[in-house]
Amino acid sequence: MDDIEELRAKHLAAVAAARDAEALEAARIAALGKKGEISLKMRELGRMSPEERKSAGPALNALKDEIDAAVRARRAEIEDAALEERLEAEWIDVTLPARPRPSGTIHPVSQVMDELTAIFADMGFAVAEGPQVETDWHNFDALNIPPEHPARQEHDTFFMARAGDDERPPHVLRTHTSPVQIRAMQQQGAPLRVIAPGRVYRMDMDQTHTPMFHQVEGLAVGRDISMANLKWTLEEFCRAFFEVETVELRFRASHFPFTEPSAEVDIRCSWADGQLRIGEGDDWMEILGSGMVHPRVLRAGGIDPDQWQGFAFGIGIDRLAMLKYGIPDLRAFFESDLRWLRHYGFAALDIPELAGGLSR
Ligand code: 2NL
Repeated sequence: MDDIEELRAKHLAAVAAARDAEALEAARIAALGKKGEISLKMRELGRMSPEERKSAGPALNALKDEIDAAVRARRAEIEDAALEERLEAEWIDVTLPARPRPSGTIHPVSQVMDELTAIFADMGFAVAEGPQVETDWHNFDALNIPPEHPARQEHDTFFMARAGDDERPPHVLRTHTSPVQIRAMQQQGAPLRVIAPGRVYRMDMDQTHTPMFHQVEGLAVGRDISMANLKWTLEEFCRAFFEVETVELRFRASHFPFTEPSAEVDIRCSWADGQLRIGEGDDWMEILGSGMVHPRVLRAGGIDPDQWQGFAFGIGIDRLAMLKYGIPDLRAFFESDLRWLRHYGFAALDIPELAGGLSR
């Protein structure tokens, strides 16, 4: 029976020495696994005389149970120690003072862009983005503005000089977000519903113009999209954006190279004591340009104009922000004056959503 005592001491010591779950499992297997020392000893019982078996059998069984119990106890200790270690490492001091509130605000242009995105997303329009430095093909040719077209001059384009490259036509700073929609048509094909909000650039600077400003364009292409769909979409947009029950829009025939027919859209309003009211009164205010996408523009976007048609519109975002939030001077928009930003900015957590009206 001496060797049983030896086995007992050896394996209990191995179990006690195990530092982690893996070492413990190795110790268990060495004793009680299929080829473990205790298991092998038990298999020898069959070859013993009945007397020997009578004393060795119960002793081995007791040893097996003892080691098994020791393994379980050690496993619990190891798990407790691991938990203790995590608790020690991951504690936080909930009595620490909170960080000071962030003092930045959301620029009114960003706020209006978020509002536009929420409104048009609700009508099934996805947001498309594209480069601000464009090829003149995407900015002009694809929009039915060929090289000698007078509209090229009217756009007051910024050209990007490229040193040592007189071969290729120059790139331009996009003068509208239309090229984003050309790319969207090429990449996604028809049917399609996107808006493209973003920065655009024209070489113009006075009371009402800044060389960088913001525009949102919309484009819907389908089998039988019509001016009626355009009108409903714009009315819904104005109701949601200006947060009024009723709006009245007036479509005036106009001309853009990229739409045919084209219409400028006015909204009914009143200007009493310097206060703008949308949807009532006897005044009309122009808010956007729109029309049915010109067949050549669809073709430039890789869409067959005999199979598909679409409407498009373009709106100036900066002026929308001025109108909605009563901001008098456009040029202050981009001066980064902290006092102006604190006054006209929005709380960072005031994220526009449609449920219950934009500003709740
Ligand atoms: C305006 C006029 C407009 C569009 C923009 C457009 C874009 C594509 C195809 C056809 Cl890809 N049209 N955009 C259409 C009509 C008017 O903007 O006065 N914006 C402030």
